Amino acid sequence: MKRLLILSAVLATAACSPPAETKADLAVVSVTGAICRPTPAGRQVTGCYLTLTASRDDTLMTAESPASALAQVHESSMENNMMVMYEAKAGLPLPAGQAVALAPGGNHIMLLGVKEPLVAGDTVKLTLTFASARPVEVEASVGQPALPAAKMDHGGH
Ligand SMILES: [Cu+2]
Repeated sequence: MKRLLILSAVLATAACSPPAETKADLAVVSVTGAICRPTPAGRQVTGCYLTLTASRDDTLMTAESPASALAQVHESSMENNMMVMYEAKAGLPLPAGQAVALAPGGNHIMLLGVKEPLVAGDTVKLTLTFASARPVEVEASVGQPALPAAKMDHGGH
């Protein structure tokens, strides 16, 4: 009986000890589903797509990759019925806790001056930098990204 009491006292102490260093305060961005389109022979430009979720309000600032001379964060928009894209010089906003998809037809990471042709099944290293969070390095797969149409809302009508 006495032994049992001691054991429960130990358990109670463990439960009350302060939690190990919490990381909730750190700005962290998680990256999922990174994929770069393959480059056909002779083409040295391609787009990469991924989904970013920031723990706090943050901004995707820059991208770089050893696979290309240059990588840029691009925004896309329709102008005069034409899809145009340009570098997001001020970065892309990442609201806290919200999954922000860089997807075909929208924002993306552009690789310029791709050194070796990217073939489906390869991987491409990308390093992303943020206004607050530490840089994140991801291995993007090479392949055709899923079209955003798959995410269309079919409910309600
Ligand atoms: Cu682009």
